[in-house]
Amino acid sequence: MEKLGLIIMVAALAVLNSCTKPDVMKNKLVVNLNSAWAYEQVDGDYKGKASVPGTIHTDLLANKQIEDPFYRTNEKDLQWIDKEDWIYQTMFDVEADLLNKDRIDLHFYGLDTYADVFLNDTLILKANNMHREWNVDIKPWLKNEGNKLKVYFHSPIKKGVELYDASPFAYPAVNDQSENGGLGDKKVSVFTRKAGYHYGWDWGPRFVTSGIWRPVQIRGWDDADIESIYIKQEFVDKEQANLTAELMVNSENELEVTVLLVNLTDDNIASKKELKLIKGRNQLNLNFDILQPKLWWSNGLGDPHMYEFEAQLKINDKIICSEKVKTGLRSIKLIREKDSEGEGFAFELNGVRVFAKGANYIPNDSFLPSVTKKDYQKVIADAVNANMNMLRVWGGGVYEDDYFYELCDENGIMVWQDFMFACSMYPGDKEFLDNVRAEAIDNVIRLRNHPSIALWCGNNEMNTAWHYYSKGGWGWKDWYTKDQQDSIQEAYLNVFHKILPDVLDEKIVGVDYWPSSPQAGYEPDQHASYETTSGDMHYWGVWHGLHAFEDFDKYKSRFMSEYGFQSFPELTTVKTYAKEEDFNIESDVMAAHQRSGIGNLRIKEYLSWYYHVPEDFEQFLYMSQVLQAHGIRMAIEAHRRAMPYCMGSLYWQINDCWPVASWSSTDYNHNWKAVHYAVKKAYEPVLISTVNSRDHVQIFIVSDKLKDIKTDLEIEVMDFKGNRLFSETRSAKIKANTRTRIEDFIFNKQTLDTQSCFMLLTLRDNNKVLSSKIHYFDKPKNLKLIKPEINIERIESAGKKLIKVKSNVLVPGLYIYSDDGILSLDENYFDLLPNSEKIIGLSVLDTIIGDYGIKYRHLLSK
Ligand code: BMA
Repeated sequence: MEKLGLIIMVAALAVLNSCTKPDVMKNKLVVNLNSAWAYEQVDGDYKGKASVPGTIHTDLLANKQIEDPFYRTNEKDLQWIDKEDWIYQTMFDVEADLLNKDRIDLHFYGLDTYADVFLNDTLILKANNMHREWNVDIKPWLKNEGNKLKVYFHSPIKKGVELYDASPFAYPAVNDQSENGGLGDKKVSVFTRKAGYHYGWDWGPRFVTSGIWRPVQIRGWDDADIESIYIKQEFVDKEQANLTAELMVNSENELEVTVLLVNLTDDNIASKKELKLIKGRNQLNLNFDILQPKLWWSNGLGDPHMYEFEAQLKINDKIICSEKVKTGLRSIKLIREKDSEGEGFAFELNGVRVFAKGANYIPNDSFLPSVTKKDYQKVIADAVNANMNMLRVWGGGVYEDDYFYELCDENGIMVWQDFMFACSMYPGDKEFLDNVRAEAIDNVIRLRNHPSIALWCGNNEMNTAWHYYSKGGWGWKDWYTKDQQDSIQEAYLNVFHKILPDVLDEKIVGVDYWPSSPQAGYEPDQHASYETTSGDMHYWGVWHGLHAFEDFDKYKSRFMSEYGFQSFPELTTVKTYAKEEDFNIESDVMAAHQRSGIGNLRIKEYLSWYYHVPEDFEQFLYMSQVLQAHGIRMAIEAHRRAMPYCMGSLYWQINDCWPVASWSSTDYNHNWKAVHYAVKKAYEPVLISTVNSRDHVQIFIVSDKLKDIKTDLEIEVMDFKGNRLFSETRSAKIKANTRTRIEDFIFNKQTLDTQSCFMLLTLRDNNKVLSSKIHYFDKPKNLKLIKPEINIERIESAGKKLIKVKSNVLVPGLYIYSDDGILSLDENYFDLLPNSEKIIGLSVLDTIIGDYGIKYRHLLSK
C-alpha cells in the first residue's frame, strides 16, 4: 500500500514535468528534469515530495519528518539518515520533437553519491562520485509518455563501511567524526569521493547527505553538438592575445560543416574554417589573435574585463548548433624564484607581482543545494568589500558551483583551487584512481575558462601530515608497517604527482599546479614547516600551538595560505540554534556548535593574555570577536610588512556552513564579525602598520599601488580624553608595490604613561587621507581605559540613513547593534576617538521604522 501511495503521488506530480517546455537552442532541445520528484525510504516509511537539486535531509525537513538539523543538538538525532537507502523517482513525458532527435542524453550535473539510475526499469548508470557529471545516451529507452526515472541511493555509510572492512588497513582521516555518526573509530570518508566536510570537521556538523544535488537535464540534438569550448590562452600581454578556441564536437554522422568563432564583445568573426566531421567525437581548433586586448585584472589593480565568444557550426549557412563562452584574457603565473633566503612564491598577473589578500573558503552550507545565488553574491561581495583579491577553495569541500566562479571572474577575485582532498590519506586501487582521474577531467574542463582560477592545488595538508621522507609530520606513518607506508605513499604519488598534473597538462594551459598546501617546494620530499623559507605555509602556532599573536611576526612565510583564530557568532545567530537556557558557552547546545575540542579553552586563554575573560555570556561572545579581530589584524599586518619576502596572506576562513563558533570572519547568516571589519582595514591598498619595540615604535607603510607616492604622515599622541601630548608631520616617499619603513617614533618611557595614551597616525597624499591607524603602546588589558559616555543619534543626509556617534573618551572596539540584528553598519567594532564625531552609513531594511533599538557594547561593558 505504501508503495502504491508513492506511485500515485509520483504520477500526479508527473503532470508538472510533462508541462515543462523545452528550451529551444537551434536544433538542440534541452529539458530540465528538476520538478515532480518524490523520495522514499527503502526499508522504512518515510516518503514525500522531493526537491531536485536537493538532499534527503532537506527533503525530510521540508516534509516535516525531521526537526531543523541545525537547531540545538538535533544533529545527534539525525545520524540514522545516512545509514538508509533512499529512492528518488519522477515520471515524465517528452514531446515528439525531442523523441525524434538523432541523439538524446540524460545529463546529471551531480549525484550524491552511490546512485543506481533506472530509466523505465533499465539500469542505465551506476554512479559513485559526487564530484563528477554523468551523461548517458537514453535514446534506446525513452518513450513518449509515462517515462519513469528512478535513482536508488545506497547509504554512503553502509558502502563506506563495506569498503573499510574490505581494506587491509585503515586510513588516517583526522576530521572524520565517525564516533558522532555511531561508527566508533571507523573513518569511512576516505573511501568515498564525496565532500570531506559532510563527515564532520572542526567547524562543521556531521551530515552525510544523499541526493540529486545538482540539476538534471535531457538533451537532444540532430547532426552534431558542441560538447565543450575552451578558449586556450597561449600567450597574453597588453599588445596581443594569441588564442585557440578548442571545440569538442559530437557528431552523429560524417558532415561537411563551417565552424565559426564569433567575438561577441568586439562584434567580429574571430575565426572561420570549413571542415569534415567524422562520426563520433571531433576536436576542432580555431586559432585567432586579439590585438591590444582588454586584460582581466584582480580587484584593486584594474577592471576584470570579460570577453564573450560564440562557436557556431553551420551547414549550408544554417546554424546547426552553437555554444557561448565567457572568459577574461590574462597571464597568471606562480613565480617561484630562488633568492638568498630560499624560493619565493608569488602570483604574477599580467606581469605584475600581486600580493594575494584573501581568505580560505568552505562550502556555504552543510546541505549544498540550499546555497542560493544570493548567498554566493553575499560571500563574494564580502570578499570584495574587504579589499580581497583571492579566495582559496579548500579541498575538504566541493568544486564550487559555476556561479561562484562567474562572480569571482566579474569581481576580480583570484581563486586558489584545491582538488578535493584534505587532511586524510586515500586508497590507491585502480578503481579509485580511475574515479579520481575522471573527476579531475570533469572539473578542469568545466572550470578552465574562468580567468579567476590562478592555481590548481592537489590537496590540503596531506604532504605535511604524511611527511613520508623524514621523521615528522603528524605522526601518521608510525601507525603502519613499512609495506603499508609504501602502499599509502604510492597512492599519494599516483594522485598528486601523476594523475592530477597530467590531467592539467592535457586539458589546460597557463595555470600552474602546486601538489599540496603547504609545501616547501614542488617535489614530494619538500615538506613545509614553520622554519621553511620556500613555498607556502599554514601557520597554526597561534591557536593550536599557543604562540602569542606577536609571533605572527616571527614565523614569516613566502606565502601564508592558512592561519586563523576562532570566535563565536553574534547573539542573533546564536539565538537561531540555542534557547536562553543554553546561554553558557559550556552548555550541551553551545558545545554542539563548537567543533574544535580545544576551542573554548583557547579563546579563554588568549583573552586572559590580551583582554579579560568576561563572566557574562553576551559579553563573552562579543569579546571573542574583538580578540579574533585583534589577532588576525596583527597577522595580516605582519605578512604585508614582510613584503616582498611574503607575497600572500589567506586567513582561515571567510564563511561558515552552519551557525557555529569557528574561525570564520562572516557567520552562517553572513553577518560580519569584528574580524571582517578589521580585515577590510588591514587589506586596504595603502596600510600603516606599527610595531611596539621597547621605547620606540616601528612604522611601516605598505602600498599595493603600482606607482611611488609622496605622502605626509601625521603622528599625534593623545591621552584617552583627547588631550594632545605630541604631534608632528613627516614627509614620506612610499615605494610602489612593497613596504617602506619610516623612521621609528622614539619616546621616553619615563615621561610617557603608555597605558593612558595612544598614537594616531594619518597618511595623506595632498590632503587626501590614504590610511589611518590607532596604535596602542601596551596590551588592551593593561590600558587604563575610562568609562565612556556615548551618544548615538540617527540622522539622514541626502536620503542616506546614517548614525552619529560621539564619546567623551576613547572607546576601543565599539560595537553598535540592535537585538533583532537588522542593523548593518558600514563600519563597526571600531575605536572611537575622544570628543570626535563619527558618522557611519547604515543599511537597514527599508520597511523597518523606529530607532531600531540601537545598543552598543565595548570593552568595559558588563
Ligand atoms: C586548517 C584547515 C582545516 C581546519 C583548520 C582549523 O588546517 O585546513 O582542516 O578546519 O585548519 O583547524
